[in-house]
Amino acid sequence: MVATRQRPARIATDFSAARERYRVSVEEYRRFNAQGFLIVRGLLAPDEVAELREHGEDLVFGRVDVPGLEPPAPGTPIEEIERRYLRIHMLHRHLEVEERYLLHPRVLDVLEALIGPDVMAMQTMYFVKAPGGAGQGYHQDSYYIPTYPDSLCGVWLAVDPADEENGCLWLTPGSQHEPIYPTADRVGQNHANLHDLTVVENVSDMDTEANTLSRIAAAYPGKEVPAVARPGDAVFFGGHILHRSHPNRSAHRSRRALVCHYASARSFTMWGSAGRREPGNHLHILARGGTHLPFGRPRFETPCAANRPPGEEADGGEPMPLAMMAGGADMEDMVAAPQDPERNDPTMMRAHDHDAVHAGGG
Ligand SMILES: O=C(O)CCC(=O)C(=O)O
Repeated sequence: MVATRQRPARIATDFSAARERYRVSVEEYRRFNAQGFLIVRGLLAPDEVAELREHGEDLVFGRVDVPGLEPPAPGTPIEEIERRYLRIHMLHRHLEVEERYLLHPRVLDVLEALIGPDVMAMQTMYFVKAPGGAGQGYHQDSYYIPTYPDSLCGVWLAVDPADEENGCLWLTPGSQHEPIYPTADRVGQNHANLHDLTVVENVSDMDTEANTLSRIAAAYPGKEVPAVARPGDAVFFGGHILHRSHPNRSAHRSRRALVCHYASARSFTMWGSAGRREPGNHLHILARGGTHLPFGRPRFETPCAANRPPGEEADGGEPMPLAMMAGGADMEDMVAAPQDPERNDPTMMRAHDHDAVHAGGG
């Protein structure tokens, strides 16, 4: 089943070739590599933030038909409505508004400089995180989304002001140089050839005793920093950096954010193939540049490298589009995480997600 009712796209974003590009400075590039993350202030314009905020309200209040997201029962108190979901995954496959922000040209400008020139757009997660909403304990994103070579980069787009009280992101500079620590079931997933790699337990668990990645984090005393953000700010963070967030302890302030994940389009991935250990690049959108690997196209035709006219490929090669993103998908890949520390886990992609994407043709 496909989402049926969508707010008409309010194109606040300039996708034209004539737009002014965001140009990353050498200092920003250095900072990203030296500290493992980079905050770009005001990357999104105020009307874009307003559109994302309105989109969040549409989701929470059931104004958009998304199978799996139930509208609240009439008479449900607002506080209860806002607390039903912590975050919702992969809506870019079902709603144009999320596709447009996943492929936002200014976000891609920065990624092109940091991990490019070839960029693959892989994941969206819309965080609602209302007062009382859960945090997520120490983790490394490349543990959840492996790419070969590992080039993963997250982008955390602030919709509301985010600070220590309402559960902003916390990052540990220096830890971007750590390898990815496996749990017992994932030994060899990221590093098959580091003979003394510690095996960890309960990654993402808020309990620092249970989550043994906290012992790796303990090697960086006093280094962890809060990514305090204003609406429109973007936090770029690599796939190895240790990071976490705390619960939203504020009385009335939601901490909404759109979090997207990208990698080099020339990295191979099986992520998205529902744990079947099959190639998955065709499930993800070629956002910038070119690639020798298969790639997906955006379902709503948002301008990006995947739908450049033939002959304009950056690398001069022929594209190998194998899938239209989720055309006719049945929403099984879209997961609304309830208010507990559900993890950013590829196993949340359901078994027939892969088939659904293929069914879209292309
Ligand atoms: O925003 C949060 O609360 C956690 C986000 C996060 O850790 C991630 O996307 O990897």
